[in-house]
Amino acid sequence: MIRRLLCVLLPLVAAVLFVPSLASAQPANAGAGPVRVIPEPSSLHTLPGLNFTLTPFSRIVVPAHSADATAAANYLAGVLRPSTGYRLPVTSGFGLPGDIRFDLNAAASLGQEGYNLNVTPLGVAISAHGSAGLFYGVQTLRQLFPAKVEAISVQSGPWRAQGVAVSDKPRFAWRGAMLDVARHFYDVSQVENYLNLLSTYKINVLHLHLSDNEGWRIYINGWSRLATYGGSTDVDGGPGGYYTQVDYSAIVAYAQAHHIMIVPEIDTPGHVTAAQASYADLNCDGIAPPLLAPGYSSLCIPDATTYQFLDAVVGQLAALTPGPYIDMGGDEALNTSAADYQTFVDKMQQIVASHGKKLLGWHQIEAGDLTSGDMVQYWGLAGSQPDIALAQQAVARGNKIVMSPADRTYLDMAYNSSTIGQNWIGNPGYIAVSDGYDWDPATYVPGVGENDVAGVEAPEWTEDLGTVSLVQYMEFPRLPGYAEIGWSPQSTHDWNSYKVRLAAQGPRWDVMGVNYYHSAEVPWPSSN
Ligand code: TNX
Repeated sequence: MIRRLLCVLLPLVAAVLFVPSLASAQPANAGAGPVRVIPEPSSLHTLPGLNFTLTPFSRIVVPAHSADATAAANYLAGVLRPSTGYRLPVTSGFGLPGDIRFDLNAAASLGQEGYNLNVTPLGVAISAHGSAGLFYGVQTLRQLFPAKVEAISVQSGPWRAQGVAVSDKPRFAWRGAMLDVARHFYDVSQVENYLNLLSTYKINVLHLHLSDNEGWRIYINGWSRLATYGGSTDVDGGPGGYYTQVDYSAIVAYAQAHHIMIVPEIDTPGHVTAAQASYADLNCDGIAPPLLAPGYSSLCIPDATTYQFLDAVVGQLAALTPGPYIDMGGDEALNTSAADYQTFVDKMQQIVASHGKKLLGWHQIEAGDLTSGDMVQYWGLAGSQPDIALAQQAVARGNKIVMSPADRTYLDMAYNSSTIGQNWIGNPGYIAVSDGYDWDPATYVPGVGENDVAGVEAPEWTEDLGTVSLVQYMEFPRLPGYAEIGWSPQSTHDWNSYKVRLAAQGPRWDVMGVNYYHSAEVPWPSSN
């Protein structure tokens, strides 16, 4: 009884001691700078001077018996507890001054991913219609606190969050990133760290490029040599690696907890040297090439073994993957005839459908007879006629398009002549931070409009990127731009205001230990 009374009284006392009263005159945004959030919310009103202060007595309050709200609350507590050192109990019941409250009572018009966030001296309220919305409300709230809130050891406060009234939902359903784990392998914990960073910016798809000429990275029962031999090296002849099915499931579960869908890709019918090196039967001449053999590869299209192999791979991946898509690649099949290619895509479509999934592939797969539920990923360059024609065919068939134009979204491209990275996308062949941000997926390809576009995805190819540090250097600061293009209304799109918000991420990455390119285009705070 006394404990219960204390539980109610202590936060009230704290509220009086710590929470500045609404009436007391405070300078605008005292102790908290201007609101700088990425992606920019669809509606945000700042409440100057009406900041919230987290106290040692703050609690995180959820509706009784709500597993979804409890999950979001526990996630927030996991962010806030290490740096503040506060207890921040997750509890149900009525909110008190100084608390952070979650509710799932928001209007259905916000969709599954939208949320409302109100931050005032009295407390924080996050409401949504779906669990993803609560999670995204947390991500926005996180950016309203000082950068050191991201630390994993106790820091000194005060822990002020800027006063805001936000009502927010995404422009596109597909906000993706791709990681090539085939050229260089990244293990489960490295992928989980990447998922953490992606979720910060409300990215909800991680496409894993699981196989290529240089490596096969997922264990397939009955075809063990794909992983144990085909995964034994990387593009540099280094040690390689692969995911067991338990590993892969761990990534899927971790992604799900962060509201991210895993899309597995097995690149076919080209980009298959690692598979063909593992099994001689996958070659038309019955001879296995060596690992890392140079040149373009192709599966043997007329051979029944090819489809036994693919049925095993797709069947096992489908069983391990809750999301609706299996990606079968389809790019650069330069050693497959046009007729064989079409035969192959038709067969792939049947195999994927027979395991209850939809086919996704690079836009070249439009050369097959796709049905309307399938989807393509556009990686063409601006003005490239054959690629544009395939995108237009996709639209005519009702296949949605994920936009990944190489000259805007390829994270392996150099920023400029003085950074590492590729430059095959043209002349001069670089993607400056502003180039990555300044385009609109709904107008980039003629004849492909807002309703034809599922969303946007930024691929990270890793031929040149053998460490997490290098991977991060190419992603940051460009990646948040793709997140914003995918989430924020086009009406908010403005490089000059974006670059100021982007600059505010630098101190957060410093605290998180993220390596990033200190582009001169971005007005980083002077300590950077
Ligand atoms: C093209 S894009 C590729 C990849 C390379 C990338 C390097 C695509 C579907 N194929 O195999 O890694 O360029 O920038």
